[in-house]
Amino acid sequence: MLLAAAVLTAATLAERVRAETLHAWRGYETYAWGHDELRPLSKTPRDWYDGQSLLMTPVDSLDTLILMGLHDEADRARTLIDEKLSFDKDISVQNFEITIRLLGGLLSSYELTHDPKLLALADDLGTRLLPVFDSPTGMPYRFVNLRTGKTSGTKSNPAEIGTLVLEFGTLSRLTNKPVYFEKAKNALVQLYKRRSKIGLVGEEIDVDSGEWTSRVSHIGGGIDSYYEYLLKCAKLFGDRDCQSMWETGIRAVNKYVADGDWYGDVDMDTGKPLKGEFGALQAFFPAALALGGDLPRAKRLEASCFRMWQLHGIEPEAIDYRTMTVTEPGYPLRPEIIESAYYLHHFTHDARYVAMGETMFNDLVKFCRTDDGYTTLKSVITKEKGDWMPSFFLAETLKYFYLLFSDDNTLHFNDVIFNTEAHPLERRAAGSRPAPMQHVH
Ligand code: DMJ
Repeated sequence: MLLAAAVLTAATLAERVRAETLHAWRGYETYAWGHDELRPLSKTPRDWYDGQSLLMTPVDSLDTLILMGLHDEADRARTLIDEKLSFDKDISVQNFEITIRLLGGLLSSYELTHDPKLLALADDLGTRLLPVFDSPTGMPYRFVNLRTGKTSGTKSNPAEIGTLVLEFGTLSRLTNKPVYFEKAKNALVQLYKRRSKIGLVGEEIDVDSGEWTSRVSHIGGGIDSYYEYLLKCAKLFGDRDCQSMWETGIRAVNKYVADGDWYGDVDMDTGKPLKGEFGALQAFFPAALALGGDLPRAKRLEASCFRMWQLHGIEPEAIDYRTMTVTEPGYPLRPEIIESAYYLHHFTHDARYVAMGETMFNDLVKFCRTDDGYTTLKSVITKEKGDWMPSFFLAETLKYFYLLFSDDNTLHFNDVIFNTEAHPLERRAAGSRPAPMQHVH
């Protein structure tokens, strides 16, 4: 049951979030400093690629530390990045994750600090990622070797293809190198052109042939942020192609993928319902609906998301909404439902979203806090803990809680667009030339 008002004041809640952020960050500093992520139960570091750290947690967390006014911690993180981060590594990395976490994190932190080393790192990283676009279709390969530029991974998906334009476009604006934006936007357009007759995209596509290899459509993992970036590309760059692609996409999604108060799985060609599955990743969608101006749908869907959270007192990875039973029981500290509460509170000023946030924050502390940080749950039913604090916990989950409780006092919502990893990128209407229309039909 959703309470009408929070027990604590929003300011007190924001202070609690800040204290818990410090707790999580100190765990990283103590047991994983210089590595990608913390394993908080075993108190050991975790690196993504063969023990060669890309400083995932410091880069992903830096703007959160700055926004919360954790100055000493932010300075230590920035010094570490300036002095130690190098992309000259013989490792094959996943373009999507590196773009949203590292490129996005470096760019937003550069805009907040004006530290030129952060922009130089972003420019170097962008250059090393560019070979991904050298496919016959222009849609990116999934992996690239940062040193050699060798690419791999032809079977990709809309999220990995379409979630690059905010970061690459901002990099173009800041470096005056149009190539970044042009390649990333072309990838988005190429994907959009392969939509079905009813306007939907599938779950997997071959970037060499341009053929769909899965024709299941939904708004969850593998597709989710493709829609998010169509809308945000329009908002951040004033891009009319993106606006038109978003309008076509959202119309089709609301017509065929929406299922009562939920969104399920359908056939991309016929719209025929396939499955009633919804999960933590889909919970970004109320925020997108709200940003796109559809508050009634956004409110209804966030209420559904919160029902999912309340089934077991914390959010499962996925449920069958027809039977309201859990299909995937883990909770990897995901942010999306909190992000949506923040957007809805921003647009409605309805105190119920702060109350919703208070409930979720208390649940998070109760079940996921450890002596040295925060950890995932293997099961929201048994509450058995995992041993991993993903970098997006500091980048997104804690940031969105903090922003929800402090709203526009910390950051002027209308002046930024958040990338899909919660890195705020400046909206510079005057400085960013709207790109010419490409006739995307
Ligand atoms: C984050 O890395 C991003 O939000 C991405 O778009 C989806 N998955 C995680 C958080 O759940």
